Amino acid sequence: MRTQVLIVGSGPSGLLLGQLLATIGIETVILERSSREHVLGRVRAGVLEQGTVDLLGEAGAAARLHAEGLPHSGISLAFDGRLHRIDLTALTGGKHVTVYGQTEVTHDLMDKREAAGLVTVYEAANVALHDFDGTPFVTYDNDGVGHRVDCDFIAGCDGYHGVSRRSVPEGALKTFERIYPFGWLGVLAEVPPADHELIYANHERGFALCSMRSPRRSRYYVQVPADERVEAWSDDRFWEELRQRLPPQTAAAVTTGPSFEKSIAPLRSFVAEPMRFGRLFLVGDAAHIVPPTGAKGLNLAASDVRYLFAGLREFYREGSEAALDAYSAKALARVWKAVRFSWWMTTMLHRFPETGEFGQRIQEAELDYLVNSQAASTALAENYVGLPY
Ligand code: RFL
Ligand code: PHB
Repeated sequence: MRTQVLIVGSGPSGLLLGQLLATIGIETVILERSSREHVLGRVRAGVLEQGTVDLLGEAGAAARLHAEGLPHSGISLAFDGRLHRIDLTALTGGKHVTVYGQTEVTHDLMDKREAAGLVTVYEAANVALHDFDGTPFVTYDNDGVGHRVDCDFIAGCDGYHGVSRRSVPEGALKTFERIYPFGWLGVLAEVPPADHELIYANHERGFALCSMRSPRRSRYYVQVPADERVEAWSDDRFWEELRQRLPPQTAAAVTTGPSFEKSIAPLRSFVAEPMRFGRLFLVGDAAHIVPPTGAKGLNLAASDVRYLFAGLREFYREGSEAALDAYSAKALARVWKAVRFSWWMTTMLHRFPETGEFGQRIQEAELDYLVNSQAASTALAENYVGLPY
């Protein structure tokens, strides 16, 4: 088989890149290690920047997002026993974010790809990348049979645990990492959200987040130790702990119900540089991870896709490699700003076992300053809605 751009991974970055390339007639094949059901079963991000929504629109995959996505013009920070609202829209000259689940984004992109008859190979095992400094090709096994796809370029959209980054020779890659000493225990339940906007809570028992997927479906998180086991958390224990970390009025507004998803995600910051090796490009979580506190992971994946799409379009239309040559530096400049923002939100809102009461007082001072200074609130707001490309 031969294609123009071989995409490894059918998460949001691989699917979005594939759809954008399809709009300008460039052929892609996607190789995905898992089954379609498994990819759609993962519950992850929930907040989209306007730039991400616009790019999904460009890919022709935003009809349901426009109908069902919830525009949010603010978020609240909870500390000191009450809510402090950050008016994102007023502070950014009219911008907002959209609450719409990553699962739905993935679903919409998959439906679009299937309707166009484009090739995705699910359960592609032993994907291996070859000769990406010369004439690239990729091999894989499917149903016990070996296959080979020749291509012009490889897009490594296969997430943090994927094969693409690991295919780069050691020494060609510089990595940066911070692992946080806690994780997020997340619960999804068919109950109305406690508030109409998201609430990020700093509490002496640990961080908590009230989010949602729709007016009937809530997504909640609480900070737990890094080695915590999900089995230790009954629904009752979760609701009790969540309520304790919220201001009394918000706690009283939490509607409880049976959870239908419960999992623990570790928190880390990670960046691999550069993001291009010959004809291989790393995209999204394959190149960088941020802790979810700033809601940036999926949005960064989309901004990488935007830059790579622009480079490939210029290459195929004009024969110029200039934009492809600029891809890594351009993407990384935006990545590092989101890495900084996510690290800062995480540091300000979580309990760190090692910093003690000094750390707690510093957080309280920072939060007090943040909500009472227009300059500080604006800095949060412009990062949260998404920095320019
Ligand atoms: P993905 O989604 O990990 O997709 C990679 C795909 O590649 C496949 N794969 C392979 N395929 C073939 N061969 C191999 N060897 C392969 N190895 C892997 C995988 O099966 C998978 O299908 O990466 P992508 O596309 O770059 O997308 C990144 C986003 O998924 C991620 O950044 C976000 O989910 C992060 N994130 C959030 N981002 C936001 O923008 N806003 C949020 O509110 C937000 N909340 C979150 C989050 C991530 C979370 N978790 C669980 C990590 C909340 C959580 C709890
Ligand atoms: C979510 O709804 O899953 C979510 C929202 C905001 C975040 C992280 C996750 O910062």
